[in-house]
Amino acid sequence: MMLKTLGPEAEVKDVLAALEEAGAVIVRDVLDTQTVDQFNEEVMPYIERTPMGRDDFAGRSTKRTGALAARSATCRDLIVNELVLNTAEAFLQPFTSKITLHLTQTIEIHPGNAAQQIHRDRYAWGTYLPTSVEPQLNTIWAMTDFTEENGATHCVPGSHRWPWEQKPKPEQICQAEMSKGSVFFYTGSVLHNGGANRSSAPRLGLNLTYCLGWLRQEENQYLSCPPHLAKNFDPKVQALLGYTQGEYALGYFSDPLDETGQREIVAPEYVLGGIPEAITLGGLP
Ligand SMILES: O=C(O)CCC(=O)C(=O)O
Ligand SMILES: [Fe+2]
Repeated sequence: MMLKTLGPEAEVKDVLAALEEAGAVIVRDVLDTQTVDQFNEEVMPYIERTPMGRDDFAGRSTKRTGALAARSATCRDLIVNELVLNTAEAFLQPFTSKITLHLTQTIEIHPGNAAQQIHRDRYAWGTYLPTSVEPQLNTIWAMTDFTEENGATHCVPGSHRWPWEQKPKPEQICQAEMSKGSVFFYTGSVLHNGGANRSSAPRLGLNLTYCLGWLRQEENQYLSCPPHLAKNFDPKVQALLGYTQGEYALGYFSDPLDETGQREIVAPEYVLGGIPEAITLGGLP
């Protein structure tokens, strides 16, 4: 099975159809150069200060930089990109009434970094979830060109339906080669890995992933983007970070500093496809 590339006019239904069939798909040229350059400019000071990965999986010549909802306004726009968010909602809708932001992370693979071990991202929750549940939908935005030589993401189309112990043959592995500004969608169940960088320049991807509202997020968003920063953001971003209730009783809180019961703190109600209501996080420290 080949990895499909759709044009920038692709709609949610096209992405969903490709995900259903292959578990992965590229939509090319979604962002203009100016947006990509702006993102890169916002995050580069943080990437420069990031150490290389601590093990082979993280990549000993790879920099992984998070807290991007807090650090980059352009990243916040990408988190709520219409095509991505509508696709994530529709994809996860059979399993939840709300989705949440799982992680924000640039992955800068430097020359000489070997290929990452092949895996499924759903292993973040161990192997406890039943295979009938699709827990997450993932994106990697190409912030440089992704080429065969510089470590474009490897993936095995169709492997989202395989028994977990099945190993891919070399000819079943594709690479998500794509121009800067394109986005690679892949499910939590499809086999994939970062490629080896055999070029002379770093490869930069932005990994933004979404999961079921009732699961624990991979990146702790309450610490990575605390209330005093989140209070100024678009309510849709606030809700995706987790400043909302998941289900009827999930994620409620009490204001620890309120002695009078008078402080107004409203959480947004972000239901799939719905518009969030106003949130007031201004009272929190
Ligand atoms: O950098 C990439 O292309 C993929 C990385 C990846 O799959 C991961 O770190 O989980
Ligand atoms: Fe991964």
